[in-house]
Amino acid sequence: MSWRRTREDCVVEPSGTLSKGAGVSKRRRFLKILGSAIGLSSVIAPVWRKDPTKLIPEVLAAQNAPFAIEGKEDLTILNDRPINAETPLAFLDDEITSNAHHFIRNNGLVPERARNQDANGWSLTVDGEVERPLELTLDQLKSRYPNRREALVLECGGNGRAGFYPPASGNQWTLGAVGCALYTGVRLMDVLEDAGLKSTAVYLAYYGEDAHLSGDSDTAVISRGVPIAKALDDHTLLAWAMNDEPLPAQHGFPLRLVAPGFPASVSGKWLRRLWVRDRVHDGSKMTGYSYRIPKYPVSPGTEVLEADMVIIEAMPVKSVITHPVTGISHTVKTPLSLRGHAWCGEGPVEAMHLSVDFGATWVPALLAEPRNRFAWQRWKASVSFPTPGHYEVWARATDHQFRMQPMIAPGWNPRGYLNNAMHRIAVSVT
Ligand SMILES: Nc1nc2c(c(=O)[nH]1)N[C@H]1C(S)=C(S)[C@@H](COP(=O)(O)O)O[C@H]1N2
Ligand SMILES: [Mo]
Repeated sequence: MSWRRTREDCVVEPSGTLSKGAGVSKRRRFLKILGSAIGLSSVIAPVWRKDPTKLIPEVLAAQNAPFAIEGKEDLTILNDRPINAETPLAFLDDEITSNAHHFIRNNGLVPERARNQDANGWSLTVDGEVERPLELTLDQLKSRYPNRREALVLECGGNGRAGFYPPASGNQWTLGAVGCALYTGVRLMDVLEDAGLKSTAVYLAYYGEDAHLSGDSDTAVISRGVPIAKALDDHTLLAWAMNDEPLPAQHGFPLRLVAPGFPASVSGKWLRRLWVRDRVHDGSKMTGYSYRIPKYPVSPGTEVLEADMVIIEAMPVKSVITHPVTGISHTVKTPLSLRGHAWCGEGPVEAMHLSVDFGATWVPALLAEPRNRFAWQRWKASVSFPTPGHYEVWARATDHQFRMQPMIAPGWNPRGYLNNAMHRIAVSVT
């Protein structure tokens, strides 16, 4: 791995308009509200969970059969129907996220074919604005086009949602709806070239075979896609393997789209059809407030007109501290080694900095060169603390256009997307 030092001229001091006191107390207030809401709901109103046969109170359901996702025991479960689970940061410490530790975000039910890991009878249709519609088996896909293997970041558009106030509905992801796994597949570009894109091609839409929670499979539970330019990026893959294993059931067996850099919701799982469209796709979760943000900044809690919402494309620059975990104790005036990852949806990360004095001063970290434009970059640094006391370490990445992570949740939006606020950990120095 080759390392480079963050250039000194990248050190930009915060403007000082936000005092640390304001930020911290706002967060505490939010946590308190959240805490009391959770407390209240479990005491007064039972939370009902839909069981295929009957309704059972959540509390009883939990007592009878503790919910676990096979092979994913280290994840934090946010929802069991559909399955949504995030990765505690300590399990994101490896350079490549293992299948066991990759977050899961499902909108519907995992298809039976995926649970059985059986691709017999499966094929992928490519149609729409193409000269020669295709119908491909997995073997044909593997043998007809050059195979590629790349480390690629997938981050849910709602990662960080828990940091918005007023809260946005949806899974309350903290920081762990992100991972960087090795995907093997073919370039979507090569398949589209084979099919022959017509000049009318505007958007690439996906259809997967996951059914609604109700079992209804007439309409797609989610059908999103990417602009043709992104579909033709040489890192946009149709992948059948994740970390050298067939795609796990939860992650899209037998084939998924991986369009890194965009919100992971465009990386369709359990694919059956790719539809090349002559207009922006209007499938499920492409319209209204889904994966869209206001065109202009709005004050928190605003009801924004649908007409003023735009589709999210590239994800903003972000980083996490994966070692150590928050809350550790450390000896005064001795070096503390830290490490983590930094990534950006539209190109390499330029710089990485840390602060141990609530953002007053910043020190550069070592940042590894990216393996490719869409893999995350390892960073490492060592800091020490001048006196005993309560410290925080703040981590801040800067992208290739010198845009930095904000100190607090940026641009409130109705569904709580794109929170790339700096990650901070607490260190008790003795
Ligand atoms: N068919 C299908 N594809 C899907 C989804 C889904 O529910 N169904 N969820 C999307 C969302 S919102 C995200 S964040 C990613 C999550 O991928 P993962 O579960 O492999 O981490 O898959 C995307 N692809
Ligand atoms: Mo997502």
